[in-house]
Amino acid sequence: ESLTVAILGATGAVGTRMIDQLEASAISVKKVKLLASARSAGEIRQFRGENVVVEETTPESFEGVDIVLSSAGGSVSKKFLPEAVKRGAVCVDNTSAFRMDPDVPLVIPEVNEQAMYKHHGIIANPNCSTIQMVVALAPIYQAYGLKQVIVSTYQAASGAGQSAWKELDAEAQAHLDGDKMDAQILPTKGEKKHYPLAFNLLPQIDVFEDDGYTHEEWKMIHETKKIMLDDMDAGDIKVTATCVRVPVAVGHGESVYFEVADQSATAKDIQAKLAAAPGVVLQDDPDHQIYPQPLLAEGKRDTFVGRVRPDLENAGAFNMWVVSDNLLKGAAWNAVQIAERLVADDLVRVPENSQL
Ligand code: A2P
Ligand code: 11C
Repeated sequence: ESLTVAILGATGAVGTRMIDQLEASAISVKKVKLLASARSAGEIRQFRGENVVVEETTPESFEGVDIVLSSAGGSVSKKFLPEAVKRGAVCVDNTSAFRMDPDVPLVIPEVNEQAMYKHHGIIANPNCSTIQMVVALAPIYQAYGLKQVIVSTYQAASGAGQSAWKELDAEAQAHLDGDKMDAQILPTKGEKKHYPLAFNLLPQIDVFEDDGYTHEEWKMIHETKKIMLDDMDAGDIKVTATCVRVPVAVGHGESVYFEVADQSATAKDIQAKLAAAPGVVLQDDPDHQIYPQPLLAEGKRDTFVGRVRPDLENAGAFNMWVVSDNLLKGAAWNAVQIAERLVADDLVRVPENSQL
């Protein structure tokens, strides 16, 4: 059966990649609707060799739509996805709008595909930095258990959208030209102060919570537990995070310290589990200076892991380095991968009386 698919936020950093990933997927698409704001309505984009006109999003845009892939920001998802579900569309949402709703599965297909089976019309894509970390941690957790995870991230500008990515380029150019760097967006839109990212590091991604952690750090902690333990408040695995924006265009890096429950595990065992894990590519050969890098990961769907080594002081503890294209596995590819599974498993239908 051929489907009508809408991409909400089709002109953005993630949305444009959703178009590419859908184009490359096995999903049979009868019609694609490219939805954005009034600002880009009328623009022409291509899908499988055909011109498609970008439309302004209204509730009626979702009439006759089977699947929505959405990445236009949380408030846009909150406004429009219930309208889409009401009209019978199943939504894969890349924003944080519904992730913590107990009725919304939070899915990484390699890790918890089964959670999709109980969807009520919306399936959430986790945050990009969460996805790549959990893709790498899940095979370790399944084999050896996990007691604690301490992650520090090195996140690319494109995670904050097309405009933040452009801002980084403009700042770098201005700095090299001897001009003043003009920061309007980062660390996060809507904040009181803005700082340049070029030639700099910003230890703030998203807004600060009352406890001193940023919302990005909060997401890494709670989304990880919802995906791996099926409960956002579970204390089984202790997780803490420090999230930092770095002057990289595409590809998040993560330094991950973890303690396993089964202390017989060696670094070699963990490398073997990672090498065999779906969606993971082990790039770990220090003798030949082989390790994951954002420039090598850009445009790829995999999560790359290297620098796996035992901690020198704590038994059963290890460090590793994880890199993935934040716009692909972290967003567009994970969403299209979910859509592919929905189609393959005959789940493209909204249950009766869905309250979303
Ligand atoms: P537009 O290009 O019309 O502004 P990014 O994450 O790269 O910043 O992209 C955000 C995406 O969300 C863009 O496609 C943008 O469209 C879209 N968007 C922003 N606000 C709205 C809105 N109110 N309704 C629909 N789409 C929106
Ligand atoms: C960033 N991780 O790099 C964020 C972007 O919750 O989907 C993704 C935000 C989200 O800024």
